[in-house]
Amino acid sequence: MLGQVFKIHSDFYYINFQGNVYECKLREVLKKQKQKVFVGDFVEFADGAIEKILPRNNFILRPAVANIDQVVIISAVKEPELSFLQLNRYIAFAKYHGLNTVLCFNKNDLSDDDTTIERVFKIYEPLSFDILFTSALEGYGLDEFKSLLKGKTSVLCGASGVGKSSLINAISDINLRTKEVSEKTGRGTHTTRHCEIISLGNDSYIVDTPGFSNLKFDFLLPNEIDNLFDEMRPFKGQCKYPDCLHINETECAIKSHLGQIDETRYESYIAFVDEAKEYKEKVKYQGVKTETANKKNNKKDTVKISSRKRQSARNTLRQNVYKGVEDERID
Ligand SMILES: Nc1nc2c(ncn2[C@@H]2O[C@H](COP(=O)(O)OP(=O)(O)OP(=O)(O)O)[C@@H](O)[C@H]2O)c(=O)[nH]1
Ligand SMILES: [Mg+2]
Ligand SMILES: [Zn+2]
Repeated sequence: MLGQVFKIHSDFYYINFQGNVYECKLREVLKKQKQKVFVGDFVEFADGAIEKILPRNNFILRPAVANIDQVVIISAVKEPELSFLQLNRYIAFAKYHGLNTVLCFNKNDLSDDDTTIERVFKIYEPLSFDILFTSALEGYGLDEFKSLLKGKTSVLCGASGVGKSSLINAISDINLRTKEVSEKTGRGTHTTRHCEIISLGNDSYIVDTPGFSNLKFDFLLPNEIDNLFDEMRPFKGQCKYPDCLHINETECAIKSHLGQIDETRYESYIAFVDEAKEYKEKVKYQGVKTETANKKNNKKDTVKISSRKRQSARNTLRQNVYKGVEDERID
């Protein structure tokens, strides 16, 4: 039988097959091979055991889920205050995984003027995102929200307290737990704890997530970050230095076109490059990186890493990430 894993609780995998739910374990041989099953995986199973994991179309780690069609990034226009940095972080994260992205701005009822709306359209419409304003509380924009989910498996992501669970509750007869944004910090405390694919009926599936808060770009190298910003693509080949970071370098095509790139987007870019620099340092301290050359045409001490060593360093870090996911999974 071939079905999709929609929920995992410690050692038990819950599989949907022709409308029925099967509780399975993982065959010993797969465990020995250290194969991991994630929510969203299509698996072959028999007699209460998963025997084969089918190849994944895509896969993200936080939340750990496979085979998704799109990411819906939920922000709140207020409470918590809209953070363009956070939004750009989610956008870049989805871009890294090659996933289609929809931007949804919830709590529209709290917005007292159109400034936020105008700003959002100005920044994100040229980047070709589908943009949606909703209010889970007042029912605004919910038909559109429903129709963009139709026929797809969507991951909802966004900071705690923006209303992800509330939106799901508002468009379905599901009743997920929701919680007041903490008065003290102005931030939500995570109410949603595990990751599960939920059927909304109508051929729509969503993954409500514990809004991932510690997502950082500490798994990429600084010069890989510009790939996550579509608006930089037309210019970046024109920089003088091939590994230009577009921050301090001279004759940088991005810097000379900053008029065409939104300021908050560029600021986010710099913030992510800083995080990636931390990663680069970490790799260095793990002692797996070798200095093969100092760039001659660049005054700065830029270290070039042999690609084989870089890959091995990355693998180590990725394994740590996997381990983190495993640890988080204990419900
Ligand atoms: N005013 C207003 N409040 C809303 C809206 N949507 C949600 N809320 C409130 O915001 C708070 C947080 O909502 P949740 O749905 O729990 O947020 P969440 O994104 O699921 O949060 P986590 O599960 O912690 O990641 C709750 O008190 C909701 O009632 C909205 O459209 N307008
Ligand atoms: Mg929630
Ligand atoms: Zn440049």
